[in-house]
Amino acid sequence: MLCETIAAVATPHGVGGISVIRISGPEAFGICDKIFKSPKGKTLSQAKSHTILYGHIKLGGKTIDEVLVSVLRAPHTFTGEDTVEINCHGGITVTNAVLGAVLASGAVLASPGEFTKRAFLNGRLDLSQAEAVIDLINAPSSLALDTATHQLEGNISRKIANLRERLINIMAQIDVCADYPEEEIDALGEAQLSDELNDILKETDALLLSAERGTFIRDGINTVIIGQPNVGKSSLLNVLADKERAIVTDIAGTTRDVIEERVNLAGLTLNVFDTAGIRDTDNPVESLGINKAEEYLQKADLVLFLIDAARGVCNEDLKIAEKLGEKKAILVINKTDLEAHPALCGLDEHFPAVRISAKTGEGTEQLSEMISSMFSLGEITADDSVTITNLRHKQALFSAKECLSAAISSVGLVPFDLLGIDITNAISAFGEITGQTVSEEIVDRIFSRFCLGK
Ligand SMILES: Nc1nc2c(ncn2[C@@H]2O[C@H](COP(=O)(O)OP(=O)(O)OP(=O)(O)O)[C@@H](O)[C@H]2O)c(=O)[nH]1
Ligand SMILES: [Mg+2]
Repeated sequence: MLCETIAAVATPHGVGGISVIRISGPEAFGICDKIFKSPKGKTLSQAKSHTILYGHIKLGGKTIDEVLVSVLRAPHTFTGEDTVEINCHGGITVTNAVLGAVLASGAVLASPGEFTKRAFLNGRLDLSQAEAVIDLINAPSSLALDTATHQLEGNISRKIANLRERLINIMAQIDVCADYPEEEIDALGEAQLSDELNDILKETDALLLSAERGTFIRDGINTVIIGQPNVGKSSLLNVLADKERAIVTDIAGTTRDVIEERVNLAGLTLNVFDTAGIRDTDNPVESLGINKAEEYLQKADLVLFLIDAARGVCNEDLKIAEKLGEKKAILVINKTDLEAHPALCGLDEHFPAVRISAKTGEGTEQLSEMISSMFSLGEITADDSVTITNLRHKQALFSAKECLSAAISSVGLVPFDLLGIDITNAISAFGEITGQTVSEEIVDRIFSRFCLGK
C-alpha cells in the first residue's frame, strides 16, 4: 500500500490567501512534473531538495493557477517520502482544480491522518509523537500547546524508551539464567533485581501522577460556580469569558439552567459552569435549576464557591459550604468594590480564599494563580518534565504498573522464567505508548482522528 503516492489539501477548507496541496510518495515528483510548468523548463525531478520553484499548473493545455512548489526529497521530509507542496491561490475552486489535476496525473486522495501515519510507519515519529501532532493542532490553551510540543519533541518517547530498555536488560539477565539454570541468581542478584523493578515502578507511578494534571491541561478543568442567588455567579462567568454569556440582573433567581463556557485563563483551560443560586424556593422551575446545580457540583473538578462581600456570610452560605464535602474548592469573595461586611464566619479559614470584583474584573489573576497552583500546573511548564495527557498512554501505564507490581511481589518466590512473563507484559505495555507493540487496529483508530491533509 505504501507505494501509492497520496495527495490532499493541507490547509483548512475555505477561502484564504494561499492553499497548500501536499503530495507524498515515490511518484510525487513524476506526477507533479506532468502538470507543473516552469518558465525556464525546470522539472521537479531534477530540482535540489528543499528548494522552491515558480511556475504554473497546467492540465490539457489549460492553465489552472500560478504556483510556488516546494521540492522535498526523502528521507528528510515529514513523511520520510519524496514530498511536493504546491502553494496555490487560496480559493476553494482553484484549490480543488489543482488537487484535481494532481489526482488526474496519478496520485490518490489521502485519507485523514495518512501523511502522519506514513511518518510513523517510516520511523519519522513514534506513536506518542504522532498523537502529539493532533494535540498540538487542537490545543485549547498555551499550557496544552507546551505539553503537546514537548511530546512532539519526544520527551515521552525518551522516557518510555528508557524504562523499556531497562526492562529489556532485566529480561536478558533472566534469559541467561533460563539457559544456564546451574548458574542460579543469588540473593544479592535478587535484591538488585527487586531494586531495579521498584525504581521503574516508581517512575511509572510518577508518570501516572502527571496524568491527573495532564487531563486537566488537555481537556480543561470542570469548574462549577456555586453560591446563593445574586452573589454574582453569572457576572463571574461573564468576566472570565470576556463576554456577556449569561444574563445578569439584580433579581435573585435569574439563572435557572446550567450555562457552560470554555474559558482560557492565563494559559489554563476551564470548562466553567454557571448555575442557579442555591436557596429554599417554592418555584418549580427554580427548584429544577437548583437540583441541576447540585448535580453539577458532584461532578466538578473544582468548585468556585461565591459569597457576597457586601452582605457577609449567612446561614445559607454555611449550608452550601456543607454540600461541598471534600471537593477542591475556592472561596471567592465577590463584590469587593463595595464596602465589605466583616462576617466571614471562618469560611476563609476552611477554604483557600480569593477576593474579587466580577464588576471590575479585579482579582481574576489571583484566582487563576490559585487554580494553577492547586492543580500543580505550574510544575508542568518545566522543559524536562513529562506530562501524560493522553488517556491511551495512561491506560498503558496502568497495565505496566500492574505487571511490574506482580513481578516485584514474585521475586524470590517463583522461578525466574515465570517472572519473565510479567516483565515481558510490562515491556509490551510501554511499547503500546510509543507504538512498537500496538495493534494495527489501534494505529488505524488513532490516525482516523486526524483531519484530512495531516
Ligand atoms: N458592585 C458589584 N456588583 C456586582 C458584582 N458582581 C455582580 N454584581 C451585581 O450583582 C447582581 C447579581 O449578579 P448576577 O451575576 O446575576 O448574580 P448570580 O449569582 O448569577 O444570581 P442568580 O443567577 O440569581 O443566582 C447584579 O446586579 C450584578 O450587577 C460585583 O463584583 N460588584
Ligand atoms: Mg446567575
